[in-house]
Amino acid sequence: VSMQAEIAGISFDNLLLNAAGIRCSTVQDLNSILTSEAGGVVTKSATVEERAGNESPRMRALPLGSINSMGLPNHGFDYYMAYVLKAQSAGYNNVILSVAGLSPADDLLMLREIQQSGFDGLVELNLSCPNVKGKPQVGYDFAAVEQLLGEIFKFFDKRLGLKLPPYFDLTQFDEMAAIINQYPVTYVNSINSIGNGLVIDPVTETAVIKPKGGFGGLGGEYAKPTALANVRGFRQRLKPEIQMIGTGGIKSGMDVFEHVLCGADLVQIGTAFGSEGTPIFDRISQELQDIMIEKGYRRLADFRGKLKTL
Ligand code: RRO
Repeated sequence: VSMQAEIAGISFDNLLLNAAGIRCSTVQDLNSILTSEAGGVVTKSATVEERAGNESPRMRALPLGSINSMGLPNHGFDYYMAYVLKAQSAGYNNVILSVAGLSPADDLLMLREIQQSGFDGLVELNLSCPNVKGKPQVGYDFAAVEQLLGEIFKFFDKRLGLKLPPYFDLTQFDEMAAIINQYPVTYVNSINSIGNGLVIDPVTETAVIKPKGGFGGLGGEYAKPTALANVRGFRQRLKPEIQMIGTGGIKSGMDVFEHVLCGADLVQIGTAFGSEGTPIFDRISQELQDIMIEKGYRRLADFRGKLKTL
């Protein structure tokens, strides 16, 4: 069977990538993923300037997932730009550059630099970081997203994906899809973590992470049904040429299978990659191949988007 995948003419040996933010902040992290059985790699979302992020403890693994309030710690735009250019020169076209400005002006500044650079790969604009103090998730401000996309596509003609927060009402799917459909967006990636959950240790009667009084983004099993609904909901509403990346709650080949049934072209693994490391890509890839063989599917297109409903 083949797990070959493609986004806008860029081919991936398989559909499994890390999710932005997880074990992908340094050159060493990024190279570990690139040389693993992953189909590609996504960088930690970059801000214009390097950031230390929020105070620790700022992430906690949980029986059903994780909570984090990292606060966008990263080495800054120039560091990741240099990395992706170097990887491109070495022949890798499967490296995705994630950017997350602290303001629309910062997003535009980084995208202008990318536009003027020789980078020819996928760019993922993160509109959904839940953890920067005083900065709401842009993806929940529909007017701001529309205005930003309008500004971006006045000059940007490379391949741009959007990392969205989870939506919970079908009117939100309708409204966001209608905005995105007006622009030459390459892909939508759903979902980022479910923002501002609160996990408590009842023994100590204390929140388990420190920033923001314990509020943080939820990932892992907590997120999977919401992620599947968002992938499915956007696939049903976006124009066909806009592709989908599914992120949320993937820790087995069956989870990947379900994301693809909802319409995912590629998938990204966050929480489970954080706890397991790079061996997860080989494990999940084997599991998915076994499922495909068992079901008689030879390629992802045989079942992509083909979820049945009652
Ligand atoms: O760094 C973070 O706190 C973070 C980011 Br930028 C994001 O997009 N999603 C998340 O769960 N954490």
